[in-house]
Amino acid sequence: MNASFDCQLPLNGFAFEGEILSCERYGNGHINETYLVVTTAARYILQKINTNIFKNVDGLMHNIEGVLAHQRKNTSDPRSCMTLIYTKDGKNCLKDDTGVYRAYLFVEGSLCLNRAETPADFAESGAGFGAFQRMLRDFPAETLFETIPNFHNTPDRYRIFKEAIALDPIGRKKEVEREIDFALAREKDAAALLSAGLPLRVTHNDTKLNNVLLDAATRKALCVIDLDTVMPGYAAYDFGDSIRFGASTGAEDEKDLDKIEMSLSLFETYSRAFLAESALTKPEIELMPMGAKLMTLECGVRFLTDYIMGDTYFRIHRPEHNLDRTRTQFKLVHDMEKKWAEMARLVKQ
Ligand code: ADP
Ligand code: GN1
Ligand code: MG
Repeated sequence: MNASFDCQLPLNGFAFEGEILSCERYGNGHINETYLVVTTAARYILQKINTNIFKNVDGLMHNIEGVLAHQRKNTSDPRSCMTLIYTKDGKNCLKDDTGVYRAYLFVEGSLCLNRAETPADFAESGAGFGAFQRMLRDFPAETLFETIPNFHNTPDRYRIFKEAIALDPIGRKKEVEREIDFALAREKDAAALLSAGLPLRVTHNDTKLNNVLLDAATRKALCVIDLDTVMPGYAAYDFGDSIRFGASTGAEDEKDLDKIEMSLSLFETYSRAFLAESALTKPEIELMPMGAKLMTLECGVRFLTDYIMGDTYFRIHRPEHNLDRTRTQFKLVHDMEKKWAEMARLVKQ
């Protein structure tokens, strides 16, 4: 380890092998600060955990250790689940006066995609998250901390949204009347999953395409990452969030809304792969389209809330970033409403 490596991060606290050669910002996550650390022996992912969002870091790390141990028991391939790197004094994260950090081995020979390059890539992500869902069926859910309470409680997201509208702290409400109306007109659907009597499972809750790594050589699903939000939830959350992100014909922050549709063909591709792996009940399967619609609506409401509140939650790279993100989500919701009958038919099939 090269103690003099010029970096503000507490790299020397972790039990990395070899001498550190570089440490650079990495990835496209909206929440944590992620760095790629390269040493003479290996590559690592170092993350500064967003403690404004994750208030109980010890609970969060306890969840992750538990899920990784459970995954490890169920697989023989070392790359198919992440490996935590402990601190030199044996802790699962490092706390100092600049923040809380944790590290993983970099999963080598993997691909992390922000857009599926082929439908087969998207199907593989479905197989990956479906298998993850099935693997957690016998995970002791009572040992998990709720890292973000009410994370996919859509009615509660509406409550917070309406508080933001009432507060309008930086005067943005007048710019977004149309988006506000779009969201409020759909509030009646918000409790559709919560009130359906579905079985509570252990879910990932953030199943974007870039939260599953594919094997670079075979392009098969390799490793589910970003485990901060693993908590009890409904399977439709995981299915729905994947559709929201991956079945869109454009990026989450695309400005040209003509490019944004929910592709029925990608919806079908994902459904087949996810449902084949995940071993769900008939009522759960029938509510998958509702999961897609509600996860997309909810995410749009969250982006819009953050825009109104002055961009305090999601990382932005331009002033109207959260508004652009809101608009793509609402365009997708609108498109799903047009394609609703077909979505229902495809999952029943
Ligand atoms: P965020 O919560 O901010 O989205 P993630 O945990 O998803 O953070 O990590 C951000 C990015 O870092 C991922 O999209 C992926 O590119 C990369 N990454 C994270 N963990 C690993 C890992 N163990 N191996 C390889 N790449 C990783
Ligand atoms: C955030 O951390 P990341 O970028 O994978 C967010 C998700 C949103 C997503 C929208 C903890 O995910 O809930 O769906 O952005 N994660 C958290 O892209 O809020
Ligand atoms: Mg992520």
